[in-house]
Amino acid sequence: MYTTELQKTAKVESLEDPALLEAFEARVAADEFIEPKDWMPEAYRGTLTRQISQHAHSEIVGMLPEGNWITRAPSLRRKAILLAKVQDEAGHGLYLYCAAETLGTSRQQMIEALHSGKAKYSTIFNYPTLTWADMGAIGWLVDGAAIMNQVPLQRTSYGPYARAMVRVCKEESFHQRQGYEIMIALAGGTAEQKRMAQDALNRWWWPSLMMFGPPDENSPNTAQSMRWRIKRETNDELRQKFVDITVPQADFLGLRVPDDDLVWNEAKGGYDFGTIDWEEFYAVVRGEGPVAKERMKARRDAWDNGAWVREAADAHEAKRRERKAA
Ligand code: BYC
Repeated sequence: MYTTELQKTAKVESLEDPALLEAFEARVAADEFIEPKDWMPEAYRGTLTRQISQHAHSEIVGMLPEGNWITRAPSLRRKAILLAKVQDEAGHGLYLYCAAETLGTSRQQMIEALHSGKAKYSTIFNYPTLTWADMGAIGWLVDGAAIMNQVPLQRTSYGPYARAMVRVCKEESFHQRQGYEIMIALAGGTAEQKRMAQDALNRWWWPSLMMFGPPDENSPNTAQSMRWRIKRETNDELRQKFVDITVPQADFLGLRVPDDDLVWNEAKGGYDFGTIDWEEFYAVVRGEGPVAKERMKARRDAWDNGAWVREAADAHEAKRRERKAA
């Protein structure tokens, strides 16, 4: 644990009732789920609200790059599948907003935090989708990385988040397969299709590795989140697993992972890989990604354009209550 983490932990301990904190930590250590009405340290509540709401925002913003391709899918079958996938992402966002709301922050507050730039969403959705092959690469790599990150979250210590993850992971697994199937079709197709598949892999590989977050030694939240079993594996552990699983899949496709330093390391039983451009990662986190402004504008416009639906629902609810009271 490095200094900031030690300070954070010390701060948590000094703010809370030691007996309650001790009982809470014993429950977490025994792998019991913490439920909404249970006592929990405020820092636990805060970290979960941050992580779950940012996860929800990622699902919703994540609909945009693929939603963009629904009208351009190359066949009716591909269109129906992509439409279903994008709808699944909306569902994931909804379960996650609901899970976060059980911690005491309203969905409206969370959405305002996204629109004001206070809350983050995954860096991956700030890159453009240039060709149909990007739909394959996103399903294969982005959903593949999401599964790697989210399978352990089925055992996260907060009950509503863990339960939401069970369904999300089942659906993500279908998404990953549909993406890989697109890659198989393209990689086994004409020379031009194979070139498109390679180009998509080249552009999505490194941003997919960045999805797992900063290296453990620069990850301010990991140590405390591991201790409270919010995170079950660290950013670097999950990134390594993703590389180890995905490289043979690229080999099967006959595509080349765009990393000259990628080499199997027999001793560690995994791949060594090149250095991630962390400058790029932090720039994208700061909102400087290639299509970041476009993504946020699309979300704000959707919110504004949907105002009449929320107003109509409120008016309907008010009438219903009036009728009930009369
Ligand atoms: N992008 O201390 P760290 C999907 C931030 S949805 C942006 O390691 P933590 C999908 C981090 O928030 C994919 N920001 O943080 C959807 C923190 O800043 P704050 C989303 C990032 O929380 C549709 C700071 O950097 N998945 O897959 O311990 C279609 C320091 O990081 C990123 C989830 O949200 C990033 N990539 O670990 C297809 C999963 N990485 O918040 C697919 C749940 C880090 O302190 N979340 N930051 O201001 C997690 O597992 C963890 O929150 C993370 C980061 C591993 C992402």
